[in-house]
Amino acid sequence: MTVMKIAGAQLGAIQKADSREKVVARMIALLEEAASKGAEMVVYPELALTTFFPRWYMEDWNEVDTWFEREMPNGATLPLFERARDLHVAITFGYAELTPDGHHFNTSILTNRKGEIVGKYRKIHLPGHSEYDTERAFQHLEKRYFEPGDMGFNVWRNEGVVMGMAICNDRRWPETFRCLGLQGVELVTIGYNTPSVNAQMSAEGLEKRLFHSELSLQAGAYQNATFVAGIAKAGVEDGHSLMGGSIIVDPDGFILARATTEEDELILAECDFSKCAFGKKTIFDFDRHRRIEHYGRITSQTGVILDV
Ligand code: CDV
Repeated sequence: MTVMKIAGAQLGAIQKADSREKVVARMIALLEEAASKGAEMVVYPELALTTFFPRWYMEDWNEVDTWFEREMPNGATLPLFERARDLHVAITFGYAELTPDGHHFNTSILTNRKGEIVGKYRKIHLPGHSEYDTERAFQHLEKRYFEPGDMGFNVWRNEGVVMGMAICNDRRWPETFRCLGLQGVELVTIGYNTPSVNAQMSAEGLEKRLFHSELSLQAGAYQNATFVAGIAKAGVEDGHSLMGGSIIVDPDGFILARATTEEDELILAECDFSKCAFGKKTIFDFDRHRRIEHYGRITSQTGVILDV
């Protein structure tokens, strides 16, 4: 039976001019606060090291590449890894990854409590568009700057817990959670950067955005009998507002901890992972109850085919 205190380290706004070093110092401050409160793992947001740069249209790929990390850890992030190792705290955070052979991914990594990277995930569901869109209130160019992840949805047994990662938009897709659930996941960590308003529908504001985020995270947790930590980068970045709403959810879908600000803020939950077993053995015992002979469309068809 593993009980682990999990911390969500919501980050407030990161401006375009902020250096990686400045952001890492903020991440270390949250890490130290988490450790002082007994946390054994800290979950940071998507693209945690920089502003949410996909809101900016760029044509020069030399400029684009300045937002990417060529190795991890690197000079800027090594102090975070070292502090986590010294404090004996596992971490997971997102960053823009440029591979040695020139591929661009929206990535997150997972470490053990010795500061060693044990898992990597590359974002699969990339929202937005690839060219400048005059119809939008602001740009969301993830499809321009990133390729869809090429590693699938995986889990790792880390510090006695079966852990999986997803990133932001992935949380809205039940397929994400089910792929992890089918590998017995007990903790799904999901960092996000979600604008406070919908770029294509100004009437969709903060209240609805927060509701949809919670709905997705709570449903994913319940339907797969797993803990879920959804952690935001929030606040106003160079005039653009990102919502907060970071939460940690239990395997019944109940929210154990919730951020109340749009700033750097720590949330904490004591997670008893033995609580995943009941749902996995009863109502969501996949082996007994799933009917895969009727699920063929899930993998053979992408969009809606209207045939009536
Ligand atoms: N970073 C994201 O993936 N953001 C999306 C927005 C564009 C809707 C999200 O799903 O929160």
